[in-house]
Amino acid sequence: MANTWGYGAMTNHLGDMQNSKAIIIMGSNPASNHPIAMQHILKAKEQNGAKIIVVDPRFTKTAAKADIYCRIRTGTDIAFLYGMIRLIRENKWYDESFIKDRVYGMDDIFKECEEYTPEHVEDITGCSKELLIQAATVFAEADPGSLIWNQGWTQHTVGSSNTRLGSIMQLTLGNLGKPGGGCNILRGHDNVQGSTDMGCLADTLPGYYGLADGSWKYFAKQWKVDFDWLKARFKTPEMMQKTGNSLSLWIHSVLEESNTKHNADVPLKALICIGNGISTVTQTHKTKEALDKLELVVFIDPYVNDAAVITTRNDNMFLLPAASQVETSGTVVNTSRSAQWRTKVVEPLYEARADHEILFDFAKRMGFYNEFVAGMGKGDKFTWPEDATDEIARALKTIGMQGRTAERIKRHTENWHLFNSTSLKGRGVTEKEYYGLPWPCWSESHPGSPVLYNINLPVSQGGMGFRTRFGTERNGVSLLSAEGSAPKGSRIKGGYDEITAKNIEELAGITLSEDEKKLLDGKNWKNDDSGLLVKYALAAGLAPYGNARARTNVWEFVDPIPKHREPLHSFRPDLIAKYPAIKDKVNFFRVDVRYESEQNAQDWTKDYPINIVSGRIVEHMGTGTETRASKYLAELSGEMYGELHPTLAGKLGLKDDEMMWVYGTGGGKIKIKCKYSLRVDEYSVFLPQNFSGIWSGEHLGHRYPAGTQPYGFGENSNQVTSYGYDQQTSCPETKCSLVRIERA
Ligand SMILES: Nc1nc2c(c(=O)[nH]1)N[C@H]1C(S)=C(S)[C@@H](COP(=O)(O)OP(=O)(O)OC[C@H]3O[C@@H](n4cnc5c(=O)[nH]c(N)nc54)[C@H](O)[C@@H]3O)O[C@H]1N2
Ligand SMILES: Nc1nc2c(c(=O)[nH]1)N[C@H]1C(S)=C(S)[C@@H](COP(=O)(O)OP(=O)(O)OC[C@H]3O[C@@H](n4cnc5c(=O)[nH]c(N)nc54)[C@H](O)[C@@H]3O)O[C@H]1N2
Ligand SMILES: [Mo]
Repeated sequence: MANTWGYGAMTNHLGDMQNSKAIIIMGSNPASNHPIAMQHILKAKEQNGAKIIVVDPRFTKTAAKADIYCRIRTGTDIAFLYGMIRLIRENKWYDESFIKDRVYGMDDIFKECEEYTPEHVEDITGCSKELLIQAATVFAEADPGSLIWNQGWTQHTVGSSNTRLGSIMQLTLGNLGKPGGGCNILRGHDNVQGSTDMGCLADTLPGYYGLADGSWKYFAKQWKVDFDWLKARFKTPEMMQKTGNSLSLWIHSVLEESNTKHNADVPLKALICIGNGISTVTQTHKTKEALDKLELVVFIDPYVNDAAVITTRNDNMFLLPAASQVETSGTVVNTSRSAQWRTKVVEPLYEARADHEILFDFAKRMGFYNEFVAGMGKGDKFTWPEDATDEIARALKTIGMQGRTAERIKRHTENWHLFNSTSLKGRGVTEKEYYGLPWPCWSESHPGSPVLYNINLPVSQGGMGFRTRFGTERNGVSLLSAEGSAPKGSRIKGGYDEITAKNIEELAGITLSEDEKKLLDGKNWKNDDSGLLVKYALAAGLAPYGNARARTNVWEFVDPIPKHREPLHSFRPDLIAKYPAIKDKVNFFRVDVRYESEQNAQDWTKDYPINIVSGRIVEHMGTGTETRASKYLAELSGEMYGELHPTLAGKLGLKDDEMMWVYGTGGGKIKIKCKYSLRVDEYSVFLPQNFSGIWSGEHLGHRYPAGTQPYGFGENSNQVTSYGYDQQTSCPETKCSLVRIERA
């Protein structure tokens, strides 16, 4: 189980990174956090001669393996990227035909990058212009080059802009749709890709279907329930289409009554937390307050959830012991969109029960069990989890899950040894298929798509252009890809719209029978249960979702073109006037969120002059709830600390190994050990995010039920991280915070 902090799917796959000639790693530390990915990266370097460039405020274990290391100030990646794009444009390193044929709106980007001269980038980011030029030169010369990012990019108010501009840089160089290229987002928990695919997000239904009436109607059909019954579950019809509470912002719905109006006038009263360490959101002390205030709190977890220890409520809190992943079975999806079958090793021990069993029981007691399981189409005689996997395959057409049946996924996992890890291609019983059937996998005879947007393959073999998702033209300019740019073997040689019953005859050059016409009346590729539209599209070499241009301009966003904006708690207040935060947002995931007003509330650096660099350590996972319960990991890394440059530590009068108090802008404080380190610059403190169980100096061991205490305890860094949320996704700005440090 996982939450959804990381976002964006990996366009290529882990093994494919071995085909790269250069890899730029920004805001990701795979040597610590993705050791398997790191092995592929090192193979690219050692066997394929790839140059490794790391852009990170901290000299990490990954940076230690880099050819070029650029240290930047946290929250300045956009300036760095525009600096690279400006050099790419100036030196004509860009892929002219790729941009001409497959991209919309590059002119706007080339205009925006103008002000980011190497000198200006040096001023904003702190990285020398020489290093920027070196990084840009090496990366632009490599063909192909791969871009890797993760949480160093997403946990910012401008996180969504970071990820967009990174993708745009790859577009300028024509690095998308190519083996060895791509945007390779190393995702978080083992099944975080799967959980987002499944709709564990506040603003989508499963498969990234939206929340409009049409999507709900489609799902009512898939779930075999009455649409009006579904609708009646909501207080008002508007609430059905409204974005839900997000993991980061729900606490404000509880704590600030003014937000109740965005929640159909109902204050949040209860919380069920399943498979999530909710104490890792920024400002943990606010999470505690919210937990204390609720009427009911339920944790479904194989361990004692960290948040259950943090709250001081002593009533109406339930810990339901969940089975671990070895006590249950089903699919998980890895960071490369490949599915794997996980087999049960033992029956759940003691009183633990599998997550789905607990949820089934909830549904029974709340009176909707029959509706809950109806989608599998077998009444209550279903086989778990196979029938659910097949239901998912039938329903999630938007990402092409049709070919991912339980039977096929099992065959792949059982024949693991038959696949090539760099190409993902199978042999023998999985001949011509790609490992784990990476989506889109359009039909039961489709092999899966290992590299997204690759037009050098036919659609039936995993090829495709960019998706036609935003219409076919904008202000008189076509959004479809240019003539001559289409997947190999396509009947249409240029761009085309999404496949519908209306256009299939013309695009695929076929004539539908009268029966087919009736069956397909009003249908499109996303809601056609007959599978005919996909079948005819593939036969004509067409991607069901169309063939369009990648757009650089997301006109519905606050920043249609990615813009550098200083963090809300900026270490460089002098830059705020030129690069201010956006205006405060009303009713954003049902909460009023401060941006501009928080940024300008005071001169934050005056009282909080030190910048946090936030990241992970290899020994622990997330809150450390699971890993701190391991005696051996707790022994390897047993206490919370902050890394300080000796120069800064000296100014603060701190010796190595002495204790210090760290005070956050939101009122939280933690007492931790000072660790001298040259990995950080002279203005920052590195705080690992993986500890909990000590609260502003107080040991919380006594709050655990007898026999459940972990071996390792430490202060939770998020007591001192600042307020701030991504302007599009609401991901917390945990990577940019200011603190004050004093000797304890
Ligand atoms: N051992 C271990 N492995 C894990 C996890 C774990 O807790 N422990 N967690 C898993 C999960 S849930 C996830 S999401 C992934 C996360 O994987 P990563 O994203 O690699 O994790 P982090 O260490 O949080 O952040 C990566 C890097 O971002 C840098 N950084 C911080 N701020 C900035 C910035 O403003 N710009 C740039 N360019 N870099 C910045 C940090 O110094 C750090 O080196 O790891 C997964 N793997
Ligand atoms: N300062 C700072 N804060 C951060 C980050 C950062 O980089 N810096 N990173 C953010 C990110 S990317 C993430 S993902 C979060 C950490 O992510 P969290 O989800 O907050 O962390 P975990 O500790 O992994 O919590 C997972 C919980 O699920 C439970 N669990 C494990 N397996 C199962 C299962 O099969 N079933 C059930 N029901 N429960 C299970 C575990 O026991 C644990 O309690 O931290 C976020 N917060
Ligand atoms: Mo994560």
